[in-house]
Formats: sequence, structure tokens, C-alpha cells
Amino acid sequence: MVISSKINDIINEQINKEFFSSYLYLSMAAYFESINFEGFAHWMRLQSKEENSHAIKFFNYIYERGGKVTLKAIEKPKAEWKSPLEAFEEAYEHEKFITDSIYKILEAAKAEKDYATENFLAYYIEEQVEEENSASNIVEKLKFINENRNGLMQMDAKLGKRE
Ligand code: OFO
Repeated sequence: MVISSKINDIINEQINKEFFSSYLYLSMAAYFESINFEGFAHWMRLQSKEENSHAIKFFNYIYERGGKVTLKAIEKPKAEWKSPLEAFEEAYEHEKFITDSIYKILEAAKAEKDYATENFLAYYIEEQVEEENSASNIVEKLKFINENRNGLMQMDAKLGKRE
């Protein structure tokens, strides 16, 4: 069954949000590079890549269902944060916003009895649980560290090992 224009449009918007996520995390990587936290920067670069793959997965899905993608302008992300904690708090807030956005697609798919989209979204719903969890864990640890230099260096080394 060909995707409805409503679901096509809402996923098209989601593609833009995923690319914005990718851009936001790349901007955070640039910020961390600028303050010499290479481990945090590495973590953000990988996150940026993951978001790009989320966008492409939605892109491919629209074509699998006979729809059409129309790419839009990507909003300019913020470039400076006050501290690693502030950047990760923002990443966590952003992930909650993305979860909410995915739930809205799910609600629209359910309303239309678009079971294929419902099924397809399971991947993202699971992914969001992981992403919110990892961002919130980092936020909690950074709060605990409370700008202590040794703590920050250790955290930087740990996040630099992300694969
Ligand atoms: Fe960070 O999440 Fe995409 O979907």
C-alpha cells in the first residue's frame, strides 16, 4: 500500500529533524574540540553520524512505500555552551523532543491503520529509550563531577572510547 500524503509529510519533517540532530551534535563536537575535550568531541561525532543514519533510514522508507522526499533547509545549530554539562543537558532535552516527535508519527500511523509505519517505528522507539538513557547518564555524572578538572578529564577519556 502506498504511503498516505499525511504520513509522507510527517516523516519528511522528521527527516529534517534527524538532520538537524546530526548538525547539532556536530556543532557540539566542534565546541568540545575548541575546548580540547577530544573524548567528548569523539562521542558527539559518533552521535552526529548516528543521527545521519536515522535520517537516511526514514528517507529510504518513504521510497520503499512509494512516497517522495522533499529536503528542507536545516536550521543553524547553536555553537557555544557554557560547560560540558550544559551541552549534554541540551542533548538530553533534544532527545526528549525527538522522542515526542516519533510518538506523534506513531499516533498518526495508528489513526490511519498504517501498520507498516507502526512496525517501522519500533526501531526508533527502542533507539530513543537508549539515546535518552545514555544522555541522561552522562548528565548525571557531569553533575556529580561538578566541574572538577580530574573528573572531567576522566569522563573525557571514557567517552573517547565510544565505538
Ligand atoms: Fe537521537 O535520535 Fe535520531 O531518532
